[in-house]
Amino acid sequence: LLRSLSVVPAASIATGMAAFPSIARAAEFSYKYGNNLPVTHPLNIRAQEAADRILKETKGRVEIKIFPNNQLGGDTDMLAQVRSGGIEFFTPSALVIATLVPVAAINAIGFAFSDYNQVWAAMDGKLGAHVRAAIGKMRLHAFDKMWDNGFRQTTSSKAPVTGARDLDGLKIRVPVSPLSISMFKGLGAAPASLQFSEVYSSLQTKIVDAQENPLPIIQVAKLYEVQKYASLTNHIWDGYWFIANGRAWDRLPPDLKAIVAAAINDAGMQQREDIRKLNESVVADLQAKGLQINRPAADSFRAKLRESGFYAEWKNRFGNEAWGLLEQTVGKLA
Ligand code: X2X
Repeated sequence: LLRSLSVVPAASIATGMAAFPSIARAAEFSYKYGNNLPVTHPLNIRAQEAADRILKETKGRVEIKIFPNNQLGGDTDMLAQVRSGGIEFFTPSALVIATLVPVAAINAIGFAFSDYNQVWAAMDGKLGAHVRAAIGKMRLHAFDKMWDNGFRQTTSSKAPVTGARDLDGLKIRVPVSPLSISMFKGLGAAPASLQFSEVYSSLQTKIVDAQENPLPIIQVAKLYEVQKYASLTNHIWDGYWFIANGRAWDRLPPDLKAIVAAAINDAGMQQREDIRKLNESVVADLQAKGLQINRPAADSFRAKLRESGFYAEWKNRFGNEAWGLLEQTVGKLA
């Protein structure tokens, strides 16, 4: 009897249950999905739509409960949980999953992509397939369509970043990501790795003075409340891999797998479009909220990274095959 009572945690976004009576038969596959973003971010809005569609198209057999906003712990915790099967789905940024699958950070090489045409050509093409295969070797299933985080920008409470020199010694929070640490050290800054769950408070208490994230995240996580300047450095393009625990994925029969994959990949494509539209309005919104925006040229950052040996080092770490696939889209980097 207990199993037949479908209890929806108050914390989850539960609109997906609306079509069903509150005491419904437990779904055959009841899966948890954790992520690190506020519910207002397009990733959560589209993921909820996907969960609703999956519940409907599987006639209640597959239910996905979403735990947004680090409710289940920070990225490192959720990565451990999706590996062990404690949760079935997670959307780590490429930077974060790279702690487990090093080549996954390749899209985050500094100043590699000049625009979204290049980004999606690479990630929907051979480079993305190469990374998905590497993720698969860790007994995780990566869905085909990567979701957009965005081009990362630099914010600070101290001063605008107008060129590489302004990063000198800057205490900047970066994700738990070896590549981010290497890149900001190469740029002369003093980076510290913190999970996203700690970013707002660490800026508020001045444990760090700066952070870097795409503008839509700065908006929905209200980082403008604890930062004064946003410098549009566009230094990294970052995306989210939608991944599933390998055993949980394999438990699904093929017809259900097809429904889940289609819903998640379609939602990912819509989420990309949401971010594209947000990118058009977010600068004005953040300015209205008091952030001072500037647009530094990329040259001084690139030159500093070359001098510091950043590209040579990461080409070596990623290996010629992956590096070659990236360069097929973006041209020669190192
Ligand atoms: O932690 C971050 O900065 C974030 C939200 O962009 C990632 O998920 C890497």
